[in-house]
Amino acid sequence: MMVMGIKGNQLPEQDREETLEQRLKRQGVSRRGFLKFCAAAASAMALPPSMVPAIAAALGSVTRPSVIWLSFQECTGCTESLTRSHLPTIESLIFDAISLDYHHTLQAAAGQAAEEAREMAMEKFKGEYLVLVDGSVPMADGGIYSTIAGISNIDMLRDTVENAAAVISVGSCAAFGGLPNAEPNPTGAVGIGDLMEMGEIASKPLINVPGCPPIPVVITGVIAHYLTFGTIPELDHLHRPKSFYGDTIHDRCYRRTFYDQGKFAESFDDEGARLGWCLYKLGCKGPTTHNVCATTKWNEGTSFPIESGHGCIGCSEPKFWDAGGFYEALSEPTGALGTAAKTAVGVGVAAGALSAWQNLSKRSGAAAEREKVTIDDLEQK
Ligand code: FSX
Repeated sequence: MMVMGIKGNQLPEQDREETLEQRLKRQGVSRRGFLKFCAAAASAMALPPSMVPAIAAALGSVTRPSVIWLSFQECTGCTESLTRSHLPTIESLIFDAISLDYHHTLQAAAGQAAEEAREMAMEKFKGEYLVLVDGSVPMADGGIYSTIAGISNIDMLRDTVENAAAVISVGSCAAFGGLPNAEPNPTGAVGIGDLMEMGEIASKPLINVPGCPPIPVVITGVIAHYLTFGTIPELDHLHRPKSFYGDTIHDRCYRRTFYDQGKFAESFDDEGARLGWCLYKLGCKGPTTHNVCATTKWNEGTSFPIESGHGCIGCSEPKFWDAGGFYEALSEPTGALGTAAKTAVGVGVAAGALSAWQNLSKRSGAAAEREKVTIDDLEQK
């Protein structure tokens, strides 16, 4: 685990007030280098290259906002994931674009100095700081099951969110309760949105970035969007950014043609599995799971679970731990199969086929708008 050089005290005033472009310039980064950063940010936000000049104009003038990151009931998988981001890298995000004033796992400060850093950021940047949360919050028995510096998670969250500008729930635990919330949920774990609805914490603009863990470039992409535009991206009914969670895994899966042809692996070691056929009958939850694993992939775009021969387990959807076995098919395709319409037997499949058709239409429109823009082109602007 890399340890970032986050101090227990605030950044020097000069660093706070410098814009991102000024800061990079002072560090000897050229305009070209800055545009590369912006191109990476555009890619991370799933925006076309034509947006890079607008992103450069916006990012060029922003000063570094204060970010307070709270970790509650979780496995630290979300932070492990974040540290593997390459678009933009976590280093460039932390050192150049944000001031990460509090993060248990990454900060150098400990104990009282760490808590003082959180309190100072809250006081100095009242109404402006961003709160990122990973992990769910235990509400049973007065919240005693998880404490930090002697403060229960719910008390720390309530205090920190009160004067925040917005909240980003990172991971399925913070977004929906996740693993701690699975039956029988002994700690009474809930997600951040639930607490806002219950009136337990202040209601703030909320972005959910689910996944167990979430894809690293989706985490940094959402932060980059907020930094660039100062607003939250367009969200779906579960508060997930549509740019990343608008399609299902099934919509974009490279094995989709086998699904449409009715070619399914029946076991993990049969001929179909060896030939890379669809994993639907082996329990793949791709048709009902919204995320960008099939296109963004993991480990710098290397692969994703289905490419390794394992079905999607649906980790970016609420209650996925309790939604039936990971190896149970959503429903069973029957009869002669040959077209997408024939395979649409059962709610999950029908939903998958319909949204795939809708997204194919959207994609052809998006492809028509796509244009090639190089860094050299951008430097001319
Ligand atoms: Fe949960 Fe994240 Fe899964 Fe783990 O912080 S979303 S258990 S990857 O660590 O919260």
